[in-house]
Amino acid sequence: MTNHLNAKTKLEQKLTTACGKPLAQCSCHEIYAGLLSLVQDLAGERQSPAGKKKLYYISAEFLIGKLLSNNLINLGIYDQVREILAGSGHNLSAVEEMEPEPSLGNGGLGRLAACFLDSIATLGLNGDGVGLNYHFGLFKQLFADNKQEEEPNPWLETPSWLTKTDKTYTISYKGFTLTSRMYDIAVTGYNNRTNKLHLFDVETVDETVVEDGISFDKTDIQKNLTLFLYPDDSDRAGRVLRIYQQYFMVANAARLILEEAAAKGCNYYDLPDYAVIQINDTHPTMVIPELIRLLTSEHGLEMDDAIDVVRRTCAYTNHTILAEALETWPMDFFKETVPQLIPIMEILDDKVRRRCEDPSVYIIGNDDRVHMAHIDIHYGFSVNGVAALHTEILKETELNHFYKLYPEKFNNKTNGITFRRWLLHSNPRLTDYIENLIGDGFKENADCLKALNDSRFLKNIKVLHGLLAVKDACKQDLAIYLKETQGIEIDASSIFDIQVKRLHEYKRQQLNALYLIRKYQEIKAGHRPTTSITAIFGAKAAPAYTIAKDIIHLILCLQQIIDSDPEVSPYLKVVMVSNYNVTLAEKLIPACDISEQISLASKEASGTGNMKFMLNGAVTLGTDDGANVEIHELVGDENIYVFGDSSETVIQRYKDGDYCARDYYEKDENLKNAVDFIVSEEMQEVGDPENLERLYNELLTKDWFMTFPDFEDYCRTKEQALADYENRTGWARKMLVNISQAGYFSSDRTIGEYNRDIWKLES
Ligand code: NBX
Repeated sequence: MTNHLNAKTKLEQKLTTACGKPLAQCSCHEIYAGLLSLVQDLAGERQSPAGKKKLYYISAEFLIGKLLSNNLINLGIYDQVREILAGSGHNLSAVEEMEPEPSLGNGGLGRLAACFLDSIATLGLNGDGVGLNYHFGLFKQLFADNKQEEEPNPWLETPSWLTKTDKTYTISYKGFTLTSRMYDIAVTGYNNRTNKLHLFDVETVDETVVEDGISFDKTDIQKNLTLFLYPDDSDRAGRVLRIYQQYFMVANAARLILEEAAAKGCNYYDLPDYAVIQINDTHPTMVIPELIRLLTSEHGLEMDDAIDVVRRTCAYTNHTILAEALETWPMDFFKETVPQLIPIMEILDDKVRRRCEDPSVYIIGNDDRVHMAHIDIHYGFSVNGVAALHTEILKETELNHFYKLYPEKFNNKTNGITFRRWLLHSNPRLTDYIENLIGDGFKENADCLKALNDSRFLKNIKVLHGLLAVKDACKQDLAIYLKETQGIEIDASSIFDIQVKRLHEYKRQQLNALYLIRKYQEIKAGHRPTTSITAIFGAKAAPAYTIAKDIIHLILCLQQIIDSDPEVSPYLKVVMVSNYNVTLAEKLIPACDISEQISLASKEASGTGNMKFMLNGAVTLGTDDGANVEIHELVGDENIYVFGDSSETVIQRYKDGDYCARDYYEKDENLKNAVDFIVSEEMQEVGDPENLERLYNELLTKDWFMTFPDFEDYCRTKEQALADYENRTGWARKMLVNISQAGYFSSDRTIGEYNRDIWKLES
């Protein structure tokens, strides 16, 4: 106790010094600034010895979310700081609101990279992230006239978590050079070491070139290079800009890696003893030819030696089987931007062509496009998928030709999430509740959650009702938050059914919307649900993705129609929150009853939201896709709602090529009524006929992601879940089983596997 008091007093003194005046006289923002500087000092003190070998996790995205609370938790001072602030009349939650959310990612891939950095530091591994410092990151989403609008999202403010370093490099492009600068963010592990996230930027970037939403001159590279994350690639200039960005990221990374290795005594031939590079999707693939180029032209290696060194240093993670998401770039783009890589890529391609007759594994295809993933697979030592099913599909179907060439390179690493952010930080109520039942071992070792799967708890009415009370409180928190921040009113006693993720046809928000139309029609016909339902969506659509925006339009129109219908609104509410981001996810996920994970089987590589919801006691309604399959295996049929065609059926149907949406529409009256409603008079009154008709036609004539075949089973299964919800203790038991089995999805487990099988760093 005295120790605790001493530590607390010291901490208070440090914080007061950092703030420069008594805490009671500080504004919220001044407290935030003081805490930020205090955290940076404490994190700096925990930098561990470098170690010989180091991991470089290169990623175009790091969706890190707000950092203050997570750092306080990982430094072990969260509770103390909260008490200190309370003692001077401040509320830590209000201070947290001061922090802008860095928007350095789109979705799952970027958030995964952030969870991984947390686990790498927590496991005491020597590993840094390398990426880009986008000034406006991903756009900010607004709604007007039931449509998405985009605005720049300036998140770089002072004070900031970024530290300007004195590391700069000269990066050459055809016809000009850029001077880079490295900025660092400290990555604190949970009771462990501090690593770094290195974000490269260019000093000539000019935020004033952005006009009219998020438009800018895409050709002025010196001014625009690091303005936006994945700028609109619907035109050629946008696509070429991506090459400029990607090369900038990896050219800096390659120099940093070689420099750090050399400083530790590396002679370049032994680079794999000093560095391992994880290539997060194909966006950093150019690091392979760039390293080969540097090793041969600046460090004296022969081409074959350089290729061998790089092959033993680089490992690749695949995150998608969607053909349109696998990057291939026309040779012309490279000629125009980074011609220095072309001779290297030609040599790499030539070696492949001499070995293999099969054009499907060439690097430069007969279409004169560079297949980025092919570079990674031929010239890296590891290829991994991100969930068991996904890796199987890669091996058996999408990358089968490669699997036959290099079976030893393929491995699975089922994704994970950091429990520090997605339980300890986002759901302190549930954390305390669990701690009261099984002690605090789960905070260090997520496997300890299994202790909850015990009849002492599963058959204990008090325990089960306690869990329901936690959920209710989280639902009330969310209701208050949405009212305050978005002016949205929801009823905390209704069932919260949530689908939050990027808007994409394969994720099938449209299937959920069709169900809601049907529900609306049923309520109109007098069939009312026992407990009212709140269906919550959150999703950004890529600015140039027309159908995705049409689906947002559909959902927003539906929201308006139901809100203004007194017959239906007491029983059903549809809500689309705007600007879904990490901060909103932290509020939504703890409050969820039913987690919608309804992608077309075989299409969602893994999903990580599914894991966050499960950990927070939501029950999954999903297809047997991605990591849902593993959730299903862990919790058993009783504790998940699975529907829809299997991945085998879907893959076969694509092969046969005879899917006809209209056949299903003609045969199923409920489906027909729901689809027709999209272009009904009611909809046209609140919506834009052009968008609605386009979506209607898309579904009826294409429905590329096969919502119609799964519609009936989806509706039936959802009704079953809603009915089961009425048995409150039965439902609480399902919740508890889900939480107890979530330990497998800790990113500590995932990172442990990466290190054991791929990185082989000493911890
Ligand atoms: O990566 C996602 C997958 O869709 C999820 O199933 C998976 O859980 C997650 C982490 O492994 N992929 C993803 O988020 N991709 C992108 O955001 C992306 C961004 C830019 C781009 C292609 C894909 N050009």
